[in-house]
Amino acid sequence: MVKVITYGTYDVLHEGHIRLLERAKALGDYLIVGVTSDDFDRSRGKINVKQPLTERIENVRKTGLADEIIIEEYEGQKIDDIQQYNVSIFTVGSDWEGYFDYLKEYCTVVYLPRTTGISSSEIRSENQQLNIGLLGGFEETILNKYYQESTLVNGITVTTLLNSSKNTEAWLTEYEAFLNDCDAVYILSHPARHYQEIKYALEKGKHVLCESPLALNSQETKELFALAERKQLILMEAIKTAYSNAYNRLILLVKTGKIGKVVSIDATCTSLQNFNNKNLESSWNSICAWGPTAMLPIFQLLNTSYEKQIYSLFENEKIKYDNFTKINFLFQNATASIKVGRGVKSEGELVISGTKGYVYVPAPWWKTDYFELRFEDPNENRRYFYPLEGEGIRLQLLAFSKAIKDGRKSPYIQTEVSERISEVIEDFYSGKDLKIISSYN
Ligand code: C2G
Repeated sequence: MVKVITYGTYDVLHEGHIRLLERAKALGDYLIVGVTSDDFDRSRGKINVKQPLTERIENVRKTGLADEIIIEEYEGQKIDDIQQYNVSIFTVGSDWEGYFDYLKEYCTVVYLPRTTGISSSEIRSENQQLNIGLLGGFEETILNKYYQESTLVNGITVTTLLNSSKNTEAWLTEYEAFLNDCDAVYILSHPARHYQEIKYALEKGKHVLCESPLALNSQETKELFALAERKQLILMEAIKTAYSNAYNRLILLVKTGKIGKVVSIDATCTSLQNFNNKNLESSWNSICAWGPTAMLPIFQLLNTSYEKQIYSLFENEKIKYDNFTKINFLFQNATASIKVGRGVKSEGELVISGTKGYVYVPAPWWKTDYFELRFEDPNENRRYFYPLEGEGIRLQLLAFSKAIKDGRKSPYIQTEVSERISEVIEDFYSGKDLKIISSYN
């Protein structure tokens, strides 16, 4: 019996896939189809697959062409499968010409001509193209990264790039014209400008993805979410870490009780800034630049009421530019701390301590692809790797466009978490629970 094997994602199954499966089947007596798992697709950079694995398998099954369906889960599996299933022919479309020649050592490799004029990407993006406008201040490198990443997400086009630093009538007119050109806006201006800019965009009927904090006090944050809901628009907070695979998996593992009850969460985020003192007012201070990221795991895992104490070292107290801030939280059954700094350096790790074990995420934990669960008995320790594409920006843009298309808020950052983050930011600005660390000079 001649066994043939072929692999694919088979997202929104179309004529091209079916024709390939028919010809693959005709090459032998028995056809095995390997359907890629969601994780494997992500790891090979296919991030906007529309259908989950179960649906993709079901569609392949319905063609009646596969004698056996298996799941492709890891790099190198093809060699394993060919040997295990005693396969004679490996086949795939000609878009992969040459790529699988290494399999010739194990079986015959056939590249079948690809059907022209049809692809899953076209079908996926056919429905709707989303125009996102980028609104930035001084942080040009991040804007450029967003622009680059947006080109890798199907269904998104970045239209306009407007510099938000002025506050004049003329600027408002410009902002309005800018908004007219897009369906959604990504805001990366100075935090003090966020509330007004988000509000204006929502009122104009535009979806908003905005760097955190969304506003400098919790009342305004609540108001913005309420406005978005009333207008049936998506308002999403751009904390990149929240969208990364490794981070999400670790939160799930902790929630399932793997390390027992959480007793302490300690998160540190620092990045030394070569700021120019003159531009201090338009620069992001430490609490805004890092506070939301550092507080994310704390408020996602601990949701009781809490007390806190904020300690800040100011570069300029009048304009509330902190070089470093440490916050200690006391929850009902747990404690937590954050250390954030743009003028102080520290080890950027995350440790979540529990009654059975702890999670350790090495620096820089906020863009990690790796973490460990550690226990008293080192034999029980586990290491987890998840690829992180585009520093989380790509997945964040994907989540944003999906939320807009589905008309449903994405589950990554809960509204209550956003509100709690802005509560703390508000207390920092108002001086509530704040103690100042006196500086050396
Ligand atoms: N295909 C085709 N004609 C098209 C589109 C796709 O012949 N118009 C073929 C592809 O060449 C592939 C199969 O249909 O052999 C499945 O395509 P995809 O779902 O896009 O999967 P792909 O990313 O090509 O994965 O390990 C995975 C495999 O390497 C192939």
